[in-house]
Formats: sequence, C-alpha cells, structure tokens
Amino acid sequence: MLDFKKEDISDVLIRYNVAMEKTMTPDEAAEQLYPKDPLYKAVAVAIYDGEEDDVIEALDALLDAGNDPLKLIDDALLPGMGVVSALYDQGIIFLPNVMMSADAMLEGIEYCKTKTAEVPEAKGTVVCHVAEGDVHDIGKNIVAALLRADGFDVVDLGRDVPTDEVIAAVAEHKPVMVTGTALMTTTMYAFKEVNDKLTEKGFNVPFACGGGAVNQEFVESFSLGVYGEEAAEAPKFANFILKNGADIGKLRDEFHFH
Ligand code: B12
Repeated sequence: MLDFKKEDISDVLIRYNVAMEKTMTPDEAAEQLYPKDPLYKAVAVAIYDGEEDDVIEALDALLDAGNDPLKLIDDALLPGMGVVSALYDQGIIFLPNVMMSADAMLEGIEYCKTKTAEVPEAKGTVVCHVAEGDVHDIGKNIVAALLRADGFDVVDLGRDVPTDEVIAAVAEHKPVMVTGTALMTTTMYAFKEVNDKLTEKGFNVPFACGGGAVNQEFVESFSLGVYGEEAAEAPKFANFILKNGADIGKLRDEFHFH
C-alpha cells in the first residue's frame, strides 16, 4: 500500500495532454516552421494570420529588395502556405484558419502577377473543375492560380461541375489540358465519366486529376488520366504538353510517383 504522505506522486497527477498543449501554442508551433529570412518570414506570418493586407505589405518589401514577382510565388507564398498545411495536418490549427490562409495566399499570387512588367501572351488554355457533387475547391483554386501565374489562360468552371459542362468547355476552348479535383470517394467516379465522354467525342486532351480522394492507380485506370499530388505540378504538366504534345504515356512516365 502506498503511503501518499511519503511518496512523490506529482508525476502521476500531470495531465500530459494538457501539459503538451501548454508547452506549445499554435503560434509557437508556427514560429518553428517559418523561414529564417525576416522578409520571407513576414509573408509566411501574414499567410498564417490570414491577413491579406499584411501579405501585400510583406511582398512589397521583397519586391523593393529587387526580387522577381513571379519567383516570389514559389519562394515566398507557397512556403508560407506550407506552414499552414503542416500545422493543419498535425491537428494544431483548424479548417477556418486554412481557408483564410488560402485566400490570403491567392490574393498574394494575384498581386505578384500584377507586378510583372511584361504580361506574356497566354501559352495556352487549361480548363479546371471540381468533380460533380463535390464542393471542395481550395485545391482547385490553387491549381488555377498557379497555372495563371505560369502564363496559362484558365477557364475555371468552379465546383460541383456536371460532366457535360466539362465536355462543352473542352469543345469550346480547345484546352491543352483539363484538370479535375475530387476530395470525396463518392465524387471521384465523375472523372471516369468525363474521361469516357471526352474519348467518345474524340478529344485526346490530357486530364490531370488530383485531390485527397484520388491516387495514381485510380487516375491511371482511365485512358486520359494523369495523376498530380501537388498543385504545383499542374503548370509542369501543361508546359510538358506544350513541348511534347498530348502524349499521355510520356506524361505518365515523366511524372510517375512510384
Ligand atoms: C475544407 C473541407 C471542407 C469545406 C470545403 C470548403 C471549400 N471551399 O473547399 C466544407 C466545410 C464546405 C466541407 C464540406 C464537406 N466535407 Co469536407 N473537408 C474539408 C477538409 C477539412 C480539407 C480539404 C481541403 O481543402 N484541403 C486543402 C486543399 C489544398 O487540398 P486539396 O484540395 O486536396 O488540394 C491539394 C492536392 O490534392 C492537389 N490537387 C488538388 N487538385 C489537383 C488537381 C491537379 C491537376 C493537381 C496536379 C493537383 C491537385 O493540390 C493541393 C495541394 O497543393 C477535408 C479533410 C482533409 N484532410 O482533406 C474534408 C473532407 C474532404 N470533407 C469530407 C466530407 C465528408 C464533407 C461533407 C460531405 C461533410 C458533410 N457531412 O456535410 C461536405 C461535402 C459537401 C460536398 N458535397 O462536397 C470528407 C470526405 C470523405 C471521403 N473520403 O469522401 C473529408 C476527407 C473529411 C473526412 N475525413 O471525413 N469540407
């Protein structure tokens, strides 16, 4: 029998989860992930805070320091959003934060584009959509923003897009690529329908698909499908198609993940 007067039981009484929560707040966890350079850190902090005005102010400081506006998308905005994604994946911050941060980052991308001296002629058109029945459009918005930033014209069909609308947009705009995003296991099958209708109508257009619900095996099970894990791959696919043509086999070989 323990003699509670003599034994030190302080360790037993610690509520470890509470102790952990108190050892690191979300702000402290973010602090560990920010870039070290103060100018780049300011962008990441502004994205974490979801403060659009602060994002612009921090970008201005980097632009004044002579940085290329389009390069800042890759070097400052995406790493800033990376901090938020990492904290979200670890359950440290929650959905409303992610959405506010994504908006602030997208605003930053648009701002950087307005700062480029020469607006290059569009390289080609890409049709982007979220699968029918699915409203999760944050990933699609990032894909569209990165494609635009890379010089492509984007026809953004939005979310919960019926198959026939995708086919009609392909017929009208003759895109170099179509993108699809699906985050639900119930909506991802719409991609197969899009694929089959495209091939039925003779459109040999690469159909790049991503989003939490899908994986490479599923996407490559339909003839035009090319799987993408990160939004940043979308412009790489589109540039590859411009250079090498709409060769699905070559695309899959070049961007194979496993
Ligand atoms: C945000 C969110 C919502 C928001 C969506 C807001 C919005 N405007 O998008 C709201 C609150 C509205 C919502 C609603 C629902 N949701 Co929800 N939601 C999420 C959550 C938490 C995050 C999704 C997200 O935005 N991730 C961040 C973005 C950036 O990721 P992403 O889209 O995957 O994009 C990345 C990559 O996939 C890639 N990518 C995406 N597309 C493409 C395309 C190409 C070409 C390339 C190269 C790359 C690429 O790029 C991005 C990264 O760089 C997830 C949980 C999770 N962990 O995923 C659940 C989740 C997706 N939701 C889920 C569910 C069930 C629902 C609801 C049905 C809930 C309900 N009962 O009402 C409804 C769905 C309504 C509907 N019909 O769609 C489930 C789906 C389960 C399943 N397997 O089917 C999830 C997985 C939660 C869960 N664990 O249960 N949701």
